[in-house]
Amino acid sequence: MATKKVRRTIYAKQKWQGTGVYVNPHDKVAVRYIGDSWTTNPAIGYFDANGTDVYKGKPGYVLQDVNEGALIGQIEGLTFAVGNLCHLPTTSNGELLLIINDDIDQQYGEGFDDNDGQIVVEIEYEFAHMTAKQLKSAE
Ligand SMILES: [Ca+2]
Repeated sequence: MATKKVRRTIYAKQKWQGTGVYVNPHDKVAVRYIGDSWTTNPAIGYFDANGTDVYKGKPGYVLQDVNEGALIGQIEGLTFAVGNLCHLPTTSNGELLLIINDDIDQQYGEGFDDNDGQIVVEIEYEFAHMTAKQLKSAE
């Protein structure tokens, strides 16, 4: 089966963002950083989807112990680090959601309010079996 690619812009100020890509077990899905930059705090600079290794996610961040500012994904409640390139876990089914790794509940400061910028990612997918939702998102 041919692979398909879509591009999505993910914004630093927005919390979980839908991609329109619905994943089922055994699908092959990769997310790849394409360009642009974002930050969790303009005072510490702008990053690509790997974020900054100077600061790690603390308790209350989207994902603890992963670089602040890194791209994070979630499918059906399973949260995982994406960074600049990630082949997704293939055990879940649901829509792929994406977000920047930051203080999501404002436990330490301004949370998402001081975030800025956006990144562009390419999602490449090969479905094991197409569902109606996947057919729609592949159009
Ligand atoms: Ca922030």
